[in-house]
Amino acid sequence: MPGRGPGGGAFTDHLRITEGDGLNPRTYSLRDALCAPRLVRAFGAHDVLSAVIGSRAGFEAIWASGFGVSAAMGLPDLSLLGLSDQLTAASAMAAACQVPVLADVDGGFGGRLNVAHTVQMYERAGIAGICIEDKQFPKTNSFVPDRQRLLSADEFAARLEVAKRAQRHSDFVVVARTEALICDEKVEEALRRAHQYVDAGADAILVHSKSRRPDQITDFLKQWQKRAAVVAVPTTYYSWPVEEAWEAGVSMIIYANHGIRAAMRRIAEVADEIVRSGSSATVEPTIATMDEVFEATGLQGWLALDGDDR
Ligand code: SPV
Ligand code: MG
Repeated sequence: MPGRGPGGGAFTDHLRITEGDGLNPRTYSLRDALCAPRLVRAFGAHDVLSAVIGSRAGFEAIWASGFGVSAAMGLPDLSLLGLSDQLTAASAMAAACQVPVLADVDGGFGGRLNVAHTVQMYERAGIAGICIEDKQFPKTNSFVPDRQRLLSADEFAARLEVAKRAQRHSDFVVVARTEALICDEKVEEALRRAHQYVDAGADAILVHSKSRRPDQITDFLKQWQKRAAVVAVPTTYYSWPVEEAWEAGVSMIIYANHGIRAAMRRIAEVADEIVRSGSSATVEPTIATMDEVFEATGLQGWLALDGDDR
């Protein structure tokens, strides 16, 4: 039975087609999720606890956010962290979550062989897939104005070919992210690049936009004709309802940075309130209990492992 892409159309053969309508979180792969006849929502995580919270909330996937992992270490998203730091963070998320993790690897941490090494290290760590972007190293977060430098499409396509050759397991997913629109290129250039990247072996395309409305993405999708699964990141066009995104042809939506932004604001509010009021009494009912933290971190399981002879 052929799978059905977003908006009801059939995908071409870039992704394995799965049967059934549901997604069992214990068994589905990211590849299954991208083929499923429903939109996949990914929660951007900056650490293990935020990944666990996102998966428990019902997100079908976790985005190991380069921006989030950097910010959690007190660093801006400027390629300051390398493969080891990002891999450590993403693999810990994958180990703790029941849903697949798509890891943000920026440009792949260097040239073609660094991309190959990245693929193999992430695969070995049990991560479902990586997303590589077509920007020059060192990259700057997509929302920093006037600092965006695209990599040539030919060089990026060559990196994708190397990535797919380096991959050992057929289920591992390589998402090619084009930053053409972030770099003020036209939708036609994003499309040209996306076609070249799928020709090079990419399993799915992430087309990033800084527009306040989803117009560039819908324009892209109309012309794309569902050639491969498309991933969107509505950080700036955040009012786009998931139903409309699905109807327009999006397979996966990433809420990339909401966890770290929520945590930052809330921690600041709690810290300010304790300093202001002279005790933690007023914040106590508004924050997680110690038992909730014990539960989320699997305390009882760890104690059971230790036996009862203490
Ligand atoms: C990230 O979360 O690191 C991303 C998405 O790459 S964004 O910051 O929106 O570019
Ligand atoms: Mg990133």
